[in-house]
Amino acid sequence: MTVLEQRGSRNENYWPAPPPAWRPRVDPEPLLPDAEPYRLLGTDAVSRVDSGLLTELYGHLVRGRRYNAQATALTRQGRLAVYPSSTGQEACQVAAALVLEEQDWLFPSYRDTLAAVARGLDPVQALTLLRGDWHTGYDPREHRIAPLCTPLATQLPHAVGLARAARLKGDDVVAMALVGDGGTSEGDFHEALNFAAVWQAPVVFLVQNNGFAISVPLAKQSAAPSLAHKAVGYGMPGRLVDGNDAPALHEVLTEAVERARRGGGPTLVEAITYRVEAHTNADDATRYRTDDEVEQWRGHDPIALVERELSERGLLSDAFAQQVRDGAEELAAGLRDRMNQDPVLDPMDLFAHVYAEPTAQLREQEAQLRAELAAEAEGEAGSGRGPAHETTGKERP
Ligand SMILES: Cc1ncc(C[n+]2csc(CCOP(=O)(O)OP(=O)(O)O)c2C)c(N)n1
Ligand SMILES: [Mg+2]
Repeated sequence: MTVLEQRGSRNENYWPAPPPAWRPRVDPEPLLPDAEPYRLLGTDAVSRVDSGLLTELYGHLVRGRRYNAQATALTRQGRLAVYPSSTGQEACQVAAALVLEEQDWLFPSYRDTLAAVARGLDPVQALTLLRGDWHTGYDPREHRIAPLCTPLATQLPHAVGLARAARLKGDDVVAMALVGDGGTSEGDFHEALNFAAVWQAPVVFLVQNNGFAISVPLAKQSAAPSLAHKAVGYGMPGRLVDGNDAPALHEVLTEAVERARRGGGPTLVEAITYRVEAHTNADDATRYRTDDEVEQWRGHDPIALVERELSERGLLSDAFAQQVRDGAEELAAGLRDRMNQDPVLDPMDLFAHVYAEPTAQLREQEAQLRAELAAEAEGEAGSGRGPAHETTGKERP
């Protein structure tokens, strides 16, 4: 039950003419998350999971793992500037994408390119930003995937704004907003959840608690009983789920999306998972955590967990496993080949699509760059050599 639903339901006689803001308005109990993360795999309840869903999740997870490995390899080959891997977090990425309808929106962070790929985005487009070339790399409206946000938690108010606007227009749209454990300490997280609850906006906030914000472990990040508990303070339900249990995540997120769709308001879901790789290829995780810890989490691997259930059901034949692996290799090979082609870039695009009306400074910078490019092209044509890089003494500081 939410704040709005419960207004006036308790202590009716306590204040003769109560100032509304003083009255206890909420029974927090129904909003509180479970003490333990919700699980299906390895429990009796797994029997209710549809085999078709299980095989679909498996295919996505295996492709996702291979995609992560290929993207990481591309950083070593200098084809990708930076890659924040979601290895170990594939269940969160895949479930978040699969529970959405076509008209819904996904709001990813830099670590969530796999969620975008699982939603159907071309992997090369998903990696364009991390390659350091052209803006977002895809048309957000076409795919209903907002641009990947590097500034932490900024995608959350965007998600709330879009969801609220859709509701005002009467459009059937739910927004799925992804954020990390570290991102929950940001002001934008607070503002987004507060507005979402007050407006009863159709948003699902999925916190992927992977244990770290770069080198900062969760214990130094938050003293909350769980990150899902934060939901209660805003007046929305908090759910705690095993982030490596793909069918459990699928169930919890489906419920949250359905609730949002029927006007029941937002939900905060905390998925307990683990970032198996370093923060990005530029980070050395051995400086702040032990191999033992990583090994323990490898023992709770999202793919192995689904595999175990599939084989218990007799659904993991050699032929099926091979078919899934072949599909994953095909995706990786396509990604490798296409990322090995040099992109054709127009430096003037730097100034496109930022403002409807460019500022005076941007116009000045644009003119400056155009002149520099023209001078360079002239130098090349005149000398018959490469670009002229001699200083003229007239460069701007
Ligand atoms: C507003 C802001 N502050 C700081 C940073 C630098 N930064 C990049 S990633 C990161 C850690 C984020 O951790 P978390 O939210 O747990 O996400 P994860 O990387 O684990 O997926 C930080 C502090 C940033 N990108 N944006
Ligand atoms: Mg984190």
